[in-house]
Amino acid sequence: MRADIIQTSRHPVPADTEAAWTRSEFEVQLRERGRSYHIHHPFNVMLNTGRATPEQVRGWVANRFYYQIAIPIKDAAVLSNCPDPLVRRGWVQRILDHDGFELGGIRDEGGIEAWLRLAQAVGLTRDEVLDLRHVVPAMRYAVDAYVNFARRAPWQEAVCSSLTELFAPEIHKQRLATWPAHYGWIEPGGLTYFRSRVSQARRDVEQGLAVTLEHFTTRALQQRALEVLQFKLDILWAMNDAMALRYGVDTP
Ligand code: AHQ
Repeated sequence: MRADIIQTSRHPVPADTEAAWTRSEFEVQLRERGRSYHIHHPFNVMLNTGRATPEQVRGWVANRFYYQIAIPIKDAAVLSNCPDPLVRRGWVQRILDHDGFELGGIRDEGGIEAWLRLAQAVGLTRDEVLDLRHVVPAMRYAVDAYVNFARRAPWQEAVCSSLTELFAPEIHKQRLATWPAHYGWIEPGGLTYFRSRVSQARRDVEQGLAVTLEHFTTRALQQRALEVLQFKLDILWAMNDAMALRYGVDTP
């Protein structure tokens, strides 16, 4: 069953034939899907082993901007579908992380602004990133599939789809560890975004995993959760496919 096909009453969740996994077994199943995380995609391997040209780095930064600006829209869709104020109180932080905020004298420019700083650090202008002129169709379609899924899916499934961030701290730390040495031409201040995501992803996962373990409690529902996670993993993978097709990729 494909996760992007939202189950309606016509397709009820299949009858439970097997016992549910325990919470820890279910978490192991979720984490095992890390095998298909985009850290293993040839385009990302090329990026993080220093074999990307400036054009490939710039293309990736300009295209990924479309994903970054979609995240707060996606998270607002989750909020709009979620009736639980306690969950919303935790989830709203994700919008502030990206859009920034000014609350009680504390000001944070937000992740989208930090991504624009990354863009300038790799030699792009703000305008050519903001007007999305470099974003290729397949990148748009993959990102739009994620936002539309979050709008239409039960809010708990949209929460589950964000659990690709189980594997995100590693990819951000990998960039921080490898880009300065490989890409001396990138102004180091541009990497601030990746630094902020290491802790933000960890905090996101705490809430996302708690909701997922709490809600998907039968074997059939747990299987559905794995399909939803795989759907999002495939979106990230397809985004890298789009980059490889547009900018080329050299496999080792
Ligand atoms: O920068 C990223 C980000 O803000 C988010 C939010 C989260 C979600 O809600 O799906 N996922 C995510 C991710 C970000 N960066 C990706 C990367 O490789 O830089 C990883 C991606 C994710 O793992 O889903």
